[in-house]
Amino acid sequence: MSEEKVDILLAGRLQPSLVEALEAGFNAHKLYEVEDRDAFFATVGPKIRGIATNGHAGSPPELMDKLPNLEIVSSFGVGYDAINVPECRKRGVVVTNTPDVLNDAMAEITMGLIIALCRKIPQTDAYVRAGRWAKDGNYPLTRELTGATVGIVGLGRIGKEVARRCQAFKMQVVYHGRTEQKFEPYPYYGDLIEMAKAVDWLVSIVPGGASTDKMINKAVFDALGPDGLFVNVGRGTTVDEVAMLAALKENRIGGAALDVFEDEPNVPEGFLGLDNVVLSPHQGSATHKTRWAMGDLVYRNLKSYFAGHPPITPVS
Ligand code: A2R
Repeated sequence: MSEEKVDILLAGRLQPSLVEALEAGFNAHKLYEVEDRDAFFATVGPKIRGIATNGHAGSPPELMDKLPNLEIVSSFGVGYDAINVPECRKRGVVVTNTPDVLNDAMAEITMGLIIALCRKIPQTDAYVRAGRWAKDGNYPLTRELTGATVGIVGLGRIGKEVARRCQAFKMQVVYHGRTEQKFEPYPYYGDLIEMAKAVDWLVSIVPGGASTDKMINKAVFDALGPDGLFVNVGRGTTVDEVAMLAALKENRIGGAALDVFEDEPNVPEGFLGLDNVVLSPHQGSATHKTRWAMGDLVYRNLKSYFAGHPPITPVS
């Protein structure tokens, strides 16, 4: 006897492998294809027991108001700042995310951005393509990672993978977070400004949300100084973008490599003409392998929960 399928709502667009799995395993309703939402919520709303969503669509309270029998929100991505978790908790709705499966991909792009900024890879590529190597001679010398100190802001699951790779590049690793992790081998700074003063590289991998909002600000950039380099792969909201742009324009910091921005996909015009930045369109976890694994975890969280087991990766 086949089990009756649970009704779930796809609140935002998700990658094809996940949509396919959700359509096979559930009665999957795509909110973004619904034309008459009032009619949809009146008829289907009470049947919906789960939401599959992404980091942009989230699960707004206004949407949950229309779903009186909602039990779980399964979100694609490790960051869940688009989801009002306290509000979900109040409603007894479980929230899950997709941690760990993206650590390696995130760490790879972080190292890629660090090397690109250090060795000016985008600029040297453009130099060759423009025929300037033959015309103007060798490209000017660049900096090097070996022996440099990197301060990791947020030594979490991803931060630890970045730290290990930085060590492989013979860098000194230090870190900042709210709490010291006594079993980690790296020196800890309780004060971000003090750490920024002490490092050559500042790499940020903290989550978004109120507690990190604009925590990397003018004072941090001043402490980092004209030779300091900044890399952000966490969330754009954690940086005061106006202060960063001013610091870059005035060469008060050495440069920045950015995968995340405050208002994606809109990158402030001011960054585009700067030679001391490397820009990336939020590519952190964007590999075939990792995105598949993230989708698989979204699916398995829902399946596990509706089979009467605990969700696999609940947001704690
Ligand atoms: O503060 P701690 O000791 O709990 O360390 C966490 C740190 N963190 C913060 N550091 C300073 N000030 C804060 N207000 C603050 N809030 C959090 O960020 C921890 O070491 C790190 C986050 O690590 P995980 O929770 O393991 O996250 P994961 O998987 O490494 O992903 C980080 C973020 C995501 O939330 C997305 O925004 C992005 O990377 O993809």
